[in-house]
Amino acid sequence: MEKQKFYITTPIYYPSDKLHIGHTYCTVATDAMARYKRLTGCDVLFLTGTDEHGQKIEDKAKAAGKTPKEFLDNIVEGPQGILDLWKLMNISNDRFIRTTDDYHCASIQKIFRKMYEKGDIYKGTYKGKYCKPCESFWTESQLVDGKCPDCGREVMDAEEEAYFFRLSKYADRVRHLLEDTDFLQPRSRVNEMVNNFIKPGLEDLCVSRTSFSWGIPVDFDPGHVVYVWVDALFNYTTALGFMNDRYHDYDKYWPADVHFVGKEIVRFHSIIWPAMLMSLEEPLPKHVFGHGWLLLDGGKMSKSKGNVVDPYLLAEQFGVDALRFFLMRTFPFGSDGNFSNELLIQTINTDLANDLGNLVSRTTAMVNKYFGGSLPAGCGATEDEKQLAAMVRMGSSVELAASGDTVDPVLYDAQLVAQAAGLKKAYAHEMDTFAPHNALAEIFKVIQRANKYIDENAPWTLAKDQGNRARLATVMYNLLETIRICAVLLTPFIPDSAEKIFDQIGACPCCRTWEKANVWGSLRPDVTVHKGEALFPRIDAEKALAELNAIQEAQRKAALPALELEPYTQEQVDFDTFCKSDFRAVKIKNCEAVKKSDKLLKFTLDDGSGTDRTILSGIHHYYEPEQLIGKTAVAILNLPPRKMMGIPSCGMLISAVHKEKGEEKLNLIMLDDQIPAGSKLC
Ligand code: ME8
Repeated sequence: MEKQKFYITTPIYYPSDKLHIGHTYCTVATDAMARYKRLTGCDVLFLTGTDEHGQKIEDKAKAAGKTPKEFLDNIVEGPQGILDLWKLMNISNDRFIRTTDDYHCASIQKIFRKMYEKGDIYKGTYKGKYCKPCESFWTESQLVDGKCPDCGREVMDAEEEAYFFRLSKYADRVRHLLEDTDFLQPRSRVNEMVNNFIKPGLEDLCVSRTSFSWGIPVDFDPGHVVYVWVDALFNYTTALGFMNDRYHDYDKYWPADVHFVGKEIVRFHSIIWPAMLMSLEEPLPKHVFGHGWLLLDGGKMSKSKGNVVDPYLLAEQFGVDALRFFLMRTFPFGSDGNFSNELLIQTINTDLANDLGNLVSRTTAMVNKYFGGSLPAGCGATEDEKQLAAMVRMGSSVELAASGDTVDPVLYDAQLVAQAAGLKKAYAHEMDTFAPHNALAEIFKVIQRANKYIDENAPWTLAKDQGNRARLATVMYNLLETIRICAVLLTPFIPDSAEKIFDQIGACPCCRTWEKANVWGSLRPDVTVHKGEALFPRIDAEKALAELNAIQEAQRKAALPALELEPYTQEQVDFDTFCKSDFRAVKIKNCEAVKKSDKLLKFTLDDGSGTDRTILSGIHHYYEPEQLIGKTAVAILNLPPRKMMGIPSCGMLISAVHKEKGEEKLNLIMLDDQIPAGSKLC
């Protein structure tokens, strides 16, 4: 029988900066889904890649003194680059596209021309705001306080010749797609798109630029480059061979089963993307799923805010599978979630070390201790258990009520078997509806049930009586079987650890499969376990947190721009006004902290006049009073006196200020001590 096809994609990432844990989240989710589909027997194609055109890349490359291609190659393919990160995270993509790949660029030119020839792309005038120094066009809504969002300078009205895509023509069809089908998920995103973008009226979209050159040229009008989103969205098809001969998979895999994308790019994927495919009369992807953001301190992670979390660091500290697991287990896939180191460590300790890790290590240790590592033949699943599991498999829900005060141990077995054998169905439902966090929650219910089963059966007590050997063996077998089933279903999330679990519980390759995930009794009755190292050692939370926080703080500082100077004043002062400022050398006779102020220092100064002068200065963060006594500083004396904390301050001491790695630095200007107090500075 031909395998069912499943084509899944991540967004293609901007290689303008190193990727952070938010990008990793998106890719790990896609990977888990791709692995799940492969496990279930689908013929999967999983695509990811990089989105390499646009002004931002051009500017960054220039700032780094590199050509765009050199700049990109380093971030994509260089050490600790994007490819390295996906390798480290065990991402199983089948294909990787770079939008600078020749075949992609040539395809985009053909696609653009086709829509132009159809009349869906036409030449018009783009009206907007222009920032001359940045050579950038902005729309009204992109401006910040009416100024250029990049440099903060004034912008002017401007016009530019450009090509437009007739998005308005497809408004009704797109609205129908969103409202009347399950194309866009989760459902909550549909209202957002319809109310914010479709109802106010879809305007035609500007799809070419002339203000920069790092893009795919429009081949019939070479001054124009194709708008980066048109270039980017079609990656999903060009990577299959659409309009090129590099690949020949378009007919086989298109339409995509699902595009996983972050919520801020849902608009591009659920409005612009289907409209362009409609224009080309190509099939539409079956689903777009808009996942939420990982937030840090309540805000979206972003490099410019300096609040990104480095996946390399977390993988190194805690292990790749632990990180993958944390991302998928903790945050409901469609919603935003707050990332924290505390939560990461807590999830690893609770779920992986305590629940899963302990279950595996206790069970294998007991099989070793009580049976020398191999269960006696004939202890496997009973006929009753097999029948129960088969009923569960056929869809019966099994009610198992305890009767009376004493519970027949067989009832515990039945409960465990019913829950473990029924897990696959509940899990598949969650995975098929793109809820990986719920799928994991289902697995962990069973793992917790199995841990309880150990306590209910108290194997250590059974082991005291030779007469209980058979029962003890059954208890062990049931635990191993439960672990096996959970490990099969955990494979998409923690692939390496799942393999280790299989090895430890002695699962042969044929019982590691999806088909056997609800077939109770698949492990050989005389199974031999191999107790190995702890899968997920418990983390000393306090120590790990302190270490991690220190490294992240250092990383944050290192990522900030090195030196920032105060903006230069454009306004000029005339010479006479300047000469009125009375700058003098002053000797610091005394210096003390002002009570109730953590900033202010009170200086008693010899200004050469014979009368002491008092000046207050808010520099206590930078100096201790005793460091300054006896020094010669610079003060401006003819400022009007000003009261601070009730003390009059007559003048101001002069300091040099700048920022380093975001931190304000201040140096009081000191003069040679040979210079007499009162000397005028001119
Ligand atoms: O948008 N939490 O690229 P990109 C969760 N090139 N997801 C996050 C995140 C966070 N904190 N930060 C980023 C682009 N992402 C385009 C895509 S597709 C044809 C073109 C997600 O590198 C983000 O939501 O800025 C997006 O889905 C993906 O990372 C790539 O973001």
